Amino acid sequence: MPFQIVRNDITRMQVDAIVNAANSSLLGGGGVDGAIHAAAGPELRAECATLGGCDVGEAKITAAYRLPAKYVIHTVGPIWRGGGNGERELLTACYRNALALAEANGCETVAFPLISAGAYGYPESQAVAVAEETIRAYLMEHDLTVYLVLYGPTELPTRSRVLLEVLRYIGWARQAAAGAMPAPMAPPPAGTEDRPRRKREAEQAIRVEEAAREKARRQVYAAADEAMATPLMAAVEELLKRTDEGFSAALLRLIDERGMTDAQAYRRANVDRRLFSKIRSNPDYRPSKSTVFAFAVALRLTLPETEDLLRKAGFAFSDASKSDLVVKFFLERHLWDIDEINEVLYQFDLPLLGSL
Ligand code: AR6
Repeated sequence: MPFQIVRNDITRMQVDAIVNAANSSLLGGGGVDGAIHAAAGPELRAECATLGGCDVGEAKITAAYRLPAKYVIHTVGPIWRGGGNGERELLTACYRNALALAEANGCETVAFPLISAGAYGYPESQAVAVAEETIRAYLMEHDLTVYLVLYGPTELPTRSRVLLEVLRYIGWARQAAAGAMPAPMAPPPAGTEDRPRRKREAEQAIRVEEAAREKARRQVYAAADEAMATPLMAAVEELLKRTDEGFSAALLRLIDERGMTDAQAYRRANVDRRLFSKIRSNPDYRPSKSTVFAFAVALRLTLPETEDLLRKAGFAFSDASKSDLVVKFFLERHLWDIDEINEVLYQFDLPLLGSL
C-alpha cells in the first residue's frame, strides 16, 4: 500500500530506506537517532562524519550497515519555538527532501519516524498532520511505498470525529444481528443527552439514505428506459455483457465513466501501481475485499454500486465483519474519504484499505 501508518521500532523496518530524525551535526544523539546509530553500528557514525553536517529541512543519505534497510536518510527537523518561526514549512521540507533523495537513489519503500516530535518538541498531533499531508501529496505524483512509523504510546490523533458514530453503528448492527430490536443509534451517555441535535442528525441520516436510494432507483429507471429504446436483442446482449463482466472489466469501465485516469484511480485508492497493472492485464483477476473497498471509495461508488463490484470479485458485505461495517458506514453516508476511513480502521486495529 503506498501509504501506511504502523506502530513499530523503525530500526526493525525492512524497507529500502529508513529516515533518521538527526541533528545538524549528523553525529548521533538520543531518541530515534540514538536507536538508529546503535543498531547500525559505529560505521554509520564514521560515514556521517564525512558529510559536513546538514541544515534544518535538508536531507543526506548514507548506507545502513547492520540495519535491515539499505540506506539511512538523515534529515534535521525544526526545533519547535511556538509555531510562528517557519516550523511547519521546515518540517514539510524534511519529508519532501527525504522522499526526493530516496527516489533519486532508487528506493521504492521508505519509513519515517515522527520527525521533531520528540526532543525537538513539535506537538505530536500537528507533527502527524504535517507528515501525513506531505507524504500523501508526494504520493499523488510518485509511485513509492511510504510508512509513517509511530513508536511507543503515540496516539494517532484522528481527524475523524465520526469514530464514535462508527462505534454506535457497529453496536447497532451487532444487536440487529443478534435479533434485538435495532435502535438506530445508541442513546447518548447519561447527562449528555442532546435531543434536538440527535433528532437533526437522525433526520439528516435518513435524508442521505433516501437520496442514495432515490439515486439508485433513478439509475434503474434510466437503465430500463434505455433498454426499451434499444432493439430487444441489443439490449439483451448488453445485459449479458454486463452480467459476464468480471471485476477487472467493471473497474476499468467505472474509471472511464468517471473520467478519471488510471493513475488517479489507483493513487486515490492507495493501491500500488504494480497491483493495478496486474488487475488491468488479467481479466480474471481476483482482488482482495479491501482492494475492492479501496476502489469503491476512490471512485465514489454508492452502496448498491459497491455491492455490485464486490459481487463481481466474489464477495459480499458481511455484518459479522467489523471492517465491512466500517466501510459500509462511510459508503452509506457518501463519505468517500479513504484517509478518514483508514484512520477509523486503524483505531480499531483493523487492516487498512488499499493493498501492498
Ligand atoms: N523507532 C521509531 N520512532 C522512534 C524510535 C524508534 N526506535 N525512538 C524514538 N522514536 P526524537 P526529534 C520517536 O527525539 O524530536 C536526537 O537526540 C519518538 O517517540 O528522536 O526530531 C537527535 O540527535 C518521537 O515521536 O527526534 C536530535 O538532537 C520521534 O521518534 C533530536 O533528538 C522523534 O523523536 C531530534 O529531535
